Amino acid sequence: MLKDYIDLEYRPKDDDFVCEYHIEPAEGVSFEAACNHMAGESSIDTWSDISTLSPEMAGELKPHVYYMNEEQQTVRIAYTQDLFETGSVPQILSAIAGNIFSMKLLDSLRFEDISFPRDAISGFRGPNFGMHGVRELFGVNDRPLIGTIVKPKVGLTSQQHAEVAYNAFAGGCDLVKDDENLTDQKFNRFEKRALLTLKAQDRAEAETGEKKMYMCNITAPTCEEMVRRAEVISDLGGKYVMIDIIPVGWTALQSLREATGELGLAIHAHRCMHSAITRNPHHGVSMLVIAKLTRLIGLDQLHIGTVVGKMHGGRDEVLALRDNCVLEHIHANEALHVLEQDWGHIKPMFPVASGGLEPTMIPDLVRIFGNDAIMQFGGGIHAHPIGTTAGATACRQAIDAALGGVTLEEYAKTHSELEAALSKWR
Ligand code: CAP
Ligand code: MG
Repeated sequence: MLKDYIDLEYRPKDDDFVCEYHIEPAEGVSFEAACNHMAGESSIDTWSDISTLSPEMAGELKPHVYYMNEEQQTVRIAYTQDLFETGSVPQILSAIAGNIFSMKLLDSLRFEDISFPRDAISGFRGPNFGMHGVRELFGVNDRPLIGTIVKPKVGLTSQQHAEVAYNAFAGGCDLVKDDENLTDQKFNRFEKRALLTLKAQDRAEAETGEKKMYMCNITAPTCEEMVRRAEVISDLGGKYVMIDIIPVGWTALQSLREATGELGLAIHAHRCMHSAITRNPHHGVSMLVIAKLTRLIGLDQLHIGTVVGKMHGGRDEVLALRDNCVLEHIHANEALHVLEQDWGHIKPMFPVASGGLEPTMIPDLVRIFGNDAIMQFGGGIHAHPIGTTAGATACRQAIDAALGGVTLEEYAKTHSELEAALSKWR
């Protein structure tokens, strides 16, 4: 192993990738040795002094450990972009989020953030629609979008699924999505569900005069089948697909983005399984890194947490994720392990708040997220005392109240669906 990856005088070049890690060396391993080995193992080196690594090659490709803070257990490493394959998320992760997690020299390692140089960003499409394009699809610019997830998660027939979707659309939902584990089961086949639920979408759109979008889950065992399902949605006149980004993997997402660019479909990114790698503050990969990769590849909207709902994710983390989704330029925030990032041509993603939400939480959600959020209510709509349609209506009423500066209690005096929601959940 080369001994000189540490160079505290080095300043990252404009075309360097910069990575920040939380690092906990193993017993008896110095912080410097751990950082040095990490830099080597994630780039050009290995555990022994290999004769095949020439000084010239090392000079051209070796990364630089330019920031170490042992007290905060933080290290930043700058990598020349020549180490990476342009446009390939899998290869980037194999390098800077690969073997280093397995090293015995480290007790724990958490990949906190990555900053991509402008040249690297140019190798990616970014979102096809993005937040502004999705708003154009709906013709809605002055309020959060309301969505639901058809519940139960799985078990309904395709016909029943479409009926639940129709009821939610008719009540005021802009978006209706499949749940993360509903794909193509014997009781609810993908093709039949897509056909019937898109018909329900069109019926509700005609009756309400509002744009409605069904987000069908096209998660599938192969890229080919996933793309085929996207083509089915397109052929049926759909505008959206939903994908479970962690189970399908990064190559699948890049393949899907290529396909939907041709098909003109928006992509909803569900992040189930993310907590297996994001939740532990000592070890894993942050949701911020996942959100950056998702925006770079080009999905249009991403679940980022709710602060007030049933899933983990505190205010600081969720708002840092929100900023990463919507801003063109991210400023560094040392306390939150956020690196500076200029997004260039990459469009903003629509942040999605979902998980354990119900209509009476909407004033808090508006205070946290403002207008630019998609707020999704599964149990919070389908458990409404008067049913799904009323649950969706209660959400829209709560939005109107919150944006109009009226308390829910006051607004509920003249809006029975909201009144029923308050009676159940306040
Ligand atoms: C929400 C949900 C979503 C979660 C995912 C669920 O349903 O459909 O998958 O929002 O969590 O299955 O829990 P409820 P996150 O509204 O009934 O809770 O958004 O944090 O990825
Ligand atoms: Mg779900």
